Amino acid sequence: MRLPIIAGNWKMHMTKEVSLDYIKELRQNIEGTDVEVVICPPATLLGVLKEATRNSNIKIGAQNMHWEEQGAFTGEISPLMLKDLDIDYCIIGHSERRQYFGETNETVNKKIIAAIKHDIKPIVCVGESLEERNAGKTESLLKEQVTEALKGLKPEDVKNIVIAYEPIWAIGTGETATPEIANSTIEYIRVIIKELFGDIISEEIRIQYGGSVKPNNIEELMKQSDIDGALVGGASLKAESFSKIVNF
Ligand code: G2H
Repeated sequence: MRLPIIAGNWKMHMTKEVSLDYIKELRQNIEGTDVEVVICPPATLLGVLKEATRNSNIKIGAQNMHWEEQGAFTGEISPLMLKDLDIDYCIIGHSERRQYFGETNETVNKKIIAAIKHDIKPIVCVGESLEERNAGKTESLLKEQVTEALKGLKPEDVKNIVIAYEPIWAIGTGETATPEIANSTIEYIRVIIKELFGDIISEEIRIQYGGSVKPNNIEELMKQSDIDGALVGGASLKAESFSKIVNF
């Protein structure tokens, strides 16, 4: 049995006071949940929220990191720095990072290797654009993204990775992939993992769906056989709606 994992990706939103109120409300609303809950705030709030969530069932994740431990990389944050704050997860290769900040499968791979070395669990984002889907390239694109992202990793490392399948055409657009499309694509990702790392890892690895997840579509998504959770953007910005998603 795979433990469901629901993560809120706040992207470039939220400031200190509002986020502390949010955490207070979320803690109350999700007490006793069976789902693993992760909040990924902007870097400025990582330390504050890690402290605010001590002794709770909320884990904290970063939205990005560099692969080097230190150096002349103005504006970047290293895995050592995340570990220093006791950060549990890090989103790696989100499509917005690939699109606006030049991330490639190669940099994604370097970041995953660095995260694992520092005991930070990566949430690795993959997904196709609308043009790629319409051109029938979804499977080949995903195969390339997953294979290159996980290059050089050992099976025991891969089982601690979470993959987030986020079709780019469903991100922030209000357009959700139907639960069936999301599930069959995630099944295909599991086939790729099986080819690369074998049966057991492909059954153990958790794969989330992301892209316009909301309180009113989470239940159908979570009913699917291969969807193990969600990476939630817009609907994670209010504690009330994110709690509803966690308590689906
Ligand atoms: C996809 C998702 C969270 P949203 O980026 O990663 O955002 O739920 O707003 O589509």
